Amino acid sequence: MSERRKFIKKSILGSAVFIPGISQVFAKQSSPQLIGEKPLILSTWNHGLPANAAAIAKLKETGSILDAVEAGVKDTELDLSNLSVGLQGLPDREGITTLDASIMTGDGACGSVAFVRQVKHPISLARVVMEKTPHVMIVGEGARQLAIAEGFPIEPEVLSPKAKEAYEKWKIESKYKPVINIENHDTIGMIGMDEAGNLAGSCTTSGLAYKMHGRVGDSPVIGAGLFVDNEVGAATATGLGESIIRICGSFLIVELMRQGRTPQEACEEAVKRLIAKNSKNIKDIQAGFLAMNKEGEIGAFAVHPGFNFAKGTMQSNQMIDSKSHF
Ligand code: SD4
Repeated sequence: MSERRKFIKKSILGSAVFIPGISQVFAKQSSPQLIGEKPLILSTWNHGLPANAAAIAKLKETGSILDAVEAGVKDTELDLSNLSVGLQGLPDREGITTLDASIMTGDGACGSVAFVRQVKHPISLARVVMEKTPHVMIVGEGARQLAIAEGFPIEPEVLSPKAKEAYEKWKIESKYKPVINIENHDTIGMIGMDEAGNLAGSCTTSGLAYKMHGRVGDSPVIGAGLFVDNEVGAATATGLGESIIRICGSFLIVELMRQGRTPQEACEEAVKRLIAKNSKNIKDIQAGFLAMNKEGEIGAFAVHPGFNFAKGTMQSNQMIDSKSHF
């Protein structure tokens, strides 16, 4: 039974009055969360806290939720301590760092870049694809050329000291094994809603560490790593991209919410589906989903323990632990 239904049942049993607008949420937090808090920003993992702060600051400055979700994850793209996002991220097995990113607004506009090198802010390049080209996705050298044409600085191709050290260690055994590993699962996915209920989302990553050259994950695939619909809500994903693409994870969650599931129920169903479709090696697969609906209800669920996310409003910014299937 879903947490929400449990809560409603408990309320009825305890003859407490169920107050619409209050929902019991899944997290470590024991206090119920107000729904309908707007603006609202959610983002994956610990780096979500500074990213949310940057997003809220941008929202205050320009009033645009699209600007906010771009600015939020740009903060993470520059975070030298993060080895899964930005040019400081861990490289592929050839020692080359390639980046994936996507951005989407609630009216269906979207853009993404994948397998792109030497661009510090792939999220801004994804926004260029969305706003200045007739396309949705541009990859590889084409994306780099677009960056040059648009005046993005092209960065030298050198690994960050931390990434270089990790890569040198990895090369000793050179095992290609996408296992659960916190370093492999640190992508930032951000979804946000402004006061008027307009939604937008962004997702950016250097992808799976030591991936095959040319490998692209879920993050730049609209519907897999990110999906946003102003009529319903938004969802984003983190974890092993292949498992998320197989179930069209973020699109699935938004569609389940459209059919009446709460964000929490939708995230749990997506994880169930992911486990069913990846059952052979599920112990080695981590994936987590994060969602919000138009009412400002939120949901999160992961395959294994360890996934957390940051929830930001005008008043607060806090980490919440997600529950998981296992
Ligand atoms: C990928 N989903 O490229 C990304 C990796 C990730 O946290 O989420 N890491 O498969």
